[in-house]
Amino acid sequence: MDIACRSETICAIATPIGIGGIGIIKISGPDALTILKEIFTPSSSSSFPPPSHKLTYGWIVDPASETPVDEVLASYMAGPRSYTGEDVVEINCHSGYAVLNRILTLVLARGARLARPGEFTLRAFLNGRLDLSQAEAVVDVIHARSEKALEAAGRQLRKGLGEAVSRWREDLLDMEARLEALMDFPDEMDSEAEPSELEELASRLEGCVLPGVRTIVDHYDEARVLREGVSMVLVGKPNVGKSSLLNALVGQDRAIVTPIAGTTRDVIEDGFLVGGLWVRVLDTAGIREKPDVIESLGIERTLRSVDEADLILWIVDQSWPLDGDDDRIEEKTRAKRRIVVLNKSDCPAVTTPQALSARYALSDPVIPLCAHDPRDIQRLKAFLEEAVLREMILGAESTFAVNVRQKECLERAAEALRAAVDVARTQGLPELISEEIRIARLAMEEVLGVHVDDAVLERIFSRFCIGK
Ligand SMILES: Nc1nc2c(ncn2[C@@H]2O[C@H](COP(=O)(O)OP(=O)(O)O)[C@@H](O)[C@H]2O)c(=O)[nH]1
Ligand SMILES: [Mg+2]
Repeated sequence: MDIACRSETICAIATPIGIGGIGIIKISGPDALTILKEIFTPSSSSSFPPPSHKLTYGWIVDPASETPVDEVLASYMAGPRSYTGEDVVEINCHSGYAVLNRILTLVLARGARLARPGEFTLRAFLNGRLDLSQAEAVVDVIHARSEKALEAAGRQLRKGLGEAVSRWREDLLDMEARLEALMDFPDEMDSEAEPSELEELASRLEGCVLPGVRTIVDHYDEARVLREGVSMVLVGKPNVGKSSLLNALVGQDRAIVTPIAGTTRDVIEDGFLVGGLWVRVLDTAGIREKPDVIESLGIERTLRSVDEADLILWIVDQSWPLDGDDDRIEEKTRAKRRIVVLNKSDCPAVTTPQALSARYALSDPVIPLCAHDPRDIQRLKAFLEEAVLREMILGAESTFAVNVRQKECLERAAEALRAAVDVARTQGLPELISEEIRIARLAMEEVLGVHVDDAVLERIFSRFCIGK
């Protein structure tokens, strides 16, 4: 992405393409207003340009043929008080393939070029309208599937993280300046004063910046669950009712259910909302000995999903005895947060909760249910919400739900700050302390995007859709 070229005017269809009430074409850059002037005829004889930040009613007219194209509301937002910080024009037209394309073609023919994914937000960042953490929050708002994810992204968009990190950065800059003075004028310092000055600096780091950064890093996993949802994997022997449970949980026939063991061979994914959180459910091939070739590939995938899962639902058919396959599943999922579901509670019980605990030393909750009974599914969801999910996001709601990039920067900062405190308390060398603080400050600047290379920007903005 050539991020330098902001002299070009960019345009895009900003709404999903298809038939609908309103479609929006967005233009940003130095020629936005001139382009609007050429293709837009306001209804009243109001003068051009239309007032900034107001909607103006009129028609898009093809200047070549003078044919009216669509009845629209156009708005002009004069830079720098606009999303991108540049002159921005938005044309609210009717939404249909032909009309959106026709207007876009008129705009393109007047010198604008198509915007790349995320390019409007990239410009907002480059023009200082947003810091990088806010730009990333824009993607999160768009991608949020649950209320909790949206809340977390909203906090970041309102500059929560950016503000906290900027504050810490200021603190570190201040400390660097004090250390600089210590290094430059060592003779002027009372020899007794230096150790106490360093001790004060260490306590300052330990009292504020370091715990602040650590809290965010330590709650990263909970934050990830908040942002992306919980990944819950259904495992069990063939025919225990995994696919039936997936279908019941998501409320539609996603997976094929048959009485034939080995029906599900690939991992099937869907999801549902509970307590404002998104739960991704992955239905897997049943684990058993001696499967055929296709099924054994499916089992490999099952085991891989288990590794990546936040939560395992181990499903046992309670009308059937436990055997060696159950032992293998129990062992493979032991290290994970796990719930045991005793399915087919409508059938005579062979495997009871007592039989389970006689065979395995389980500390997991055991829930008997019938996958065909909607009340049992509601009970399972309520249990998930209250006993499992709430705890999984406990720490995340009171801090910032950072993404992996931000977490890595902050982790680096925390490490350097820890080292700075240790050096201050042991060797007391201002040069070394200052170097560690500088490393921490630079890592914080990466979060804000003060110094960030084009490759990183490209990666971040490639997650955007066109028109944002
Ligand atoms: N009686 C009864 N049958 C069930 C229940 N859950 C699933 N089944 C049946 O068990 C068979 C296997 O179900 P399926 O969901 O394909 O199991 P999977 O192989 O673990 O995915 C199907 O015939 C289902 O209708 C249940 O709670 N009670
Ligand atoms: Mg299945």
